[in-house]
Amino acid sequence: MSAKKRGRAWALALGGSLLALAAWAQTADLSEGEIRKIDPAAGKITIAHGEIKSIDMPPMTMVFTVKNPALFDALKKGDKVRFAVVREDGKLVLTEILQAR
Ligand SMILES: [Cu+2]
Repeated sequence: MSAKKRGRAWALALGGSLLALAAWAQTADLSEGEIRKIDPAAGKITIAHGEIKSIDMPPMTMVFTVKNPALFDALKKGDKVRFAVVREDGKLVLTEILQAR
């Protein structure tokens, strides 16, 4: 097996774990923003955010999906936050959010 083919087989075998690793890396990379709107019933939060390096997104105001309702508990409109986002099934899902001081 050539080095190139071996490398490809290795990448295929490790694909799953590399994806998991990428998700972890994104979670560890927090972006900054300010909460504009919270809708726990719909599982949505609107954030005016700075650059999000993990998904290569420039600053803007947009809606994120939140799967874990507990994340809403300590948050309110106007809060400055640091948060992590991952792409999942074409949606941007907020996985972690903390109040910034
Ligand atoms: Cu955005």
